[in-house]
Amino acid sequence: MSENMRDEITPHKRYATRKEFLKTMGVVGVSAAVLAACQKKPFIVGEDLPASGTAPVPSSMGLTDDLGDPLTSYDNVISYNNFYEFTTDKEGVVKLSRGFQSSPWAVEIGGLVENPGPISIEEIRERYTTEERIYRMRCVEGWSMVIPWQGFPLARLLEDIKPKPEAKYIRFESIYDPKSLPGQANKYFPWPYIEGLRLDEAYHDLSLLATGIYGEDLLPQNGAPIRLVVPWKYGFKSIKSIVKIDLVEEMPVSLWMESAPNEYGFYANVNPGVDHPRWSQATERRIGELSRRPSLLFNGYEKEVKDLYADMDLVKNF
Ligand SMILES: Nc1nc2c(c(=O)[nH]1)N[C@H]1C(S)=C(S)[C@@H](COP(=O)(O)O)O[C@H]1N2
Ligand SMILES: [Mo]
Repeated sequence: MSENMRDEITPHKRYATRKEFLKTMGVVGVSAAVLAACQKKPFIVGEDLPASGTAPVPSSMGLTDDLGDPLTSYDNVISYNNFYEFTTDKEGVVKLSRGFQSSPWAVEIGGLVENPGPISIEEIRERYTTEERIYRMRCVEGWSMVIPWQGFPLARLLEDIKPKPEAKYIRFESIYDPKSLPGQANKYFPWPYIEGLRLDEAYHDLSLLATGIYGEDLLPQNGAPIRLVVPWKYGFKSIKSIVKIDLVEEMPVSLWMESAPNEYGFYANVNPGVDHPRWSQATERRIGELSRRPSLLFNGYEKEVKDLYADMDLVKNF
């Protein structure tokens, strides 16, 4: 096995890979089929365990979120997706997004900043060391996952681009390219996908710019090459495949606010006490589990973020 190949099949250390597993088991020759399997997915305890023998379980392995719930399987994370630029069919995104060109890629920084201009994805990768964050993701539709992201705090980027004093909000824009994004033929939605945060929300340490999942680069379906992750808000705030970031004075109007203002607000904090006009938000289905579970205020991050909304009416500001 060449050094090059070895690099390719070595995901983040915290996930014991099949390769490591095989090494432990004393397997010497590695077939092409096994290599393909290595590349396909990291080895997760609880899955694919051999009938006998011990799999390596490093004590540092983060296999749960901060509430003790297990990670959603890699297969589910990469095959059940909302990415309307491709299709509104959650199971259809994988196929339609295959071959999506996420390289070359640049994020254009503009608006009320001292340091505007494009940053290439290579520069981003070089400049910002990523860390692993295991976050719950709660979709407004009532399902949820626990996902291990690789990313860096949005605050790091903000420190570099330096918002001017007049900046009050940050506005994100996803790729607009109807030629490669079949879902953008759907004129019901006001493309491109737009999202935004208040500046103090953006500076919060939980707000992440993610470039990876499960120790590997983001796949197209998850928002390659770079997307936002704001775990205390409904999933739609976590905008994918970002091409533009602007600092602005006025509250940005998101794609969802524009298409259904009575259903989707700017804040979109997870709140089991405020129902969606068409369904309850009291419970959710964790993907991989059979029964529903109660949803948590701010998706379980209340301690961390409640101060951001101290004087706000969370029913009015939904
Ligand atoms: N550009 C863009 N970003 C998006 C979406 C989308 O359709 N387009 N869907 C959102 C919704 S509704 C959810 S729940 C999450 C899903 O992220 P995942 O597929 O990586 O789990 O992405 C969000 N970001
Ligand atoms: Mo969602």
